[in-house]
Amino acid sequence: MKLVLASSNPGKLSELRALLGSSIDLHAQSEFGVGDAVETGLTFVENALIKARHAARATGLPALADDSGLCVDALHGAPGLHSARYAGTHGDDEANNDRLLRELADIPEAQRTARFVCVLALLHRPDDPMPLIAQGAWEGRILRERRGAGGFGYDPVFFSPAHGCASAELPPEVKNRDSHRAMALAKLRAGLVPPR
Ligand code: ITT
Repeated sequence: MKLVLASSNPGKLSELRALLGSSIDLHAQSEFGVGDAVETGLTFVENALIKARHAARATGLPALADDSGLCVDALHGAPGLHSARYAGTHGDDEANNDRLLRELADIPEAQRTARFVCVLALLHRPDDPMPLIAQGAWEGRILRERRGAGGFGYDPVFFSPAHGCASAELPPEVKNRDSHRAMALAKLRAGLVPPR
């Protein structure tokens, strides 16, 4: 099956490529000259659908989109939907992590709980009335400083109690087995059928 990934985030592309394996021929939307969709949704689900529809329309291929983020309890769910542009500039991971650590500077350990969330949406065509949608969440808490050099985005500041380390300290195969993205993809796969 040939799919376009409706994303400009290289971290998502490499994780989803590894997760999908060789049975799915996954192409970045940039290979077709497709730029970012405007994410006007009020939910991760809406934004995932907007991105998948945009890429499916532009390429004529089935499209997979990933809308994800970090929800921090002490910040009432922020950065949430705005995770990619939390510090102002879209995709500035360093600035986003700096802001997060700053906002939580006075928050005690017990209140630093957070989760990574991921919604995947698969459209067989732009007007597909039955998109496949799947969600995953990964529980953890926010560290006081960065740890590790793996992953991307907020991985250096996200501590996973289940693993006893930051997600940036996990080997890629462990993150890809246990992450919010892995959980969502496992559910999506269960619903995958060949396009008609
Ligand atoms: P596309 O919309 O082009 O896919 P994006 O990076 O703008 O890329 P989102 O709007 O879904 O994607 O924003 C997701 C944000 O959450 C972004 O800041 C990521 O770095 C972060 N994020 C998502 N999954 C993550 C993960 O597995 N580890 C660390 N950070 C993650």
